[in-house]
Amino acid sequence: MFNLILFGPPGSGKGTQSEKLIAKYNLKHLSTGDLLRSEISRKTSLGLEAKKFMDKGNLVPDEVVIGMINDALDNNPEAEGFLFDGFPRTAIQAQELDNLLARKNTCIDVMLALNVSENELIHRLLKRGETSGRTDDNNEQVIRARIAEYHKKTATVADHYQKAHKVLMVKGEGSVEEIFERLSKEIERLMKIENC
Ligand code: B4P
Repeated sequence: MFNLILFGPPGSGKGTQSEKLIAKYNLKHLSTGDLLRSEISRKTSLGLEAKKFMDKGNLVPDEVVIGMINDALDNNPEAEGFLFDGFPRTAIQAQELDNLLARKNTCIDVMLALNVSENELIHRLLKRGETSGRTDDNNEQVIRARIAEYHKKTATVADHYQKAHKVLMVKGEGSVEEIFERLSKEIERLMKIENC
């Protein structure tokens, strides 16, 4: 198995690059943002609860997203590997992900962290907000709250994997193709090594 976390602040291109990487490397894409938006569009009780947090730019409670990931891992026993996009976002989520993977006798091979300036993040998200219909993208105050939440609760997740020497920083500015090339180069190098 090859398990990778694509990490970075909101708008750093995790979703964009994930789509390309799962197609190239035959990984199962697990995006907590997509899973939550699917719950919201189906108006489930989980979705209605999550929406209250997301509309303010806050993180959804840990137990909700951990439960979703646990189900997704159980529902994909044949996967050759997972690409985690937008998860883990807190130290508790990171610890729980390690536990879930250990139970399957596997681990995170690498965290690829996209590095993007704050001005570029805001510019990208406001631009997406013009067309996406996402209520968390069309208000600069909410975007700034998401970035603040990232610095307060999520940036520390990189420290967790840094201790295991599993973090690689990748420049997240430039064209989508250029960034994809950078990520692919690292993945191909790491796929040849036993990391777990
Ligand atoms: P997410 O859905 O994870 O989304 P994101 O952080 O906003 O965006 P991402 O980094 O994927 O950026 P993208 O590629 O789309 O989270 C949304 C919310 O869900 C969170 O705020 C939180 O409330 C909740 N949530 C999710 N996971 C959670 C968890 N684990 N715990 C608790 N709460 C959770 O790119 C953004 C834009 O940039 C796009 O328009 C794209 O076209 C553009 N772009 C991408 N690459 C570009 C490039 N190279 N140049 C120019 N533009 C580019």
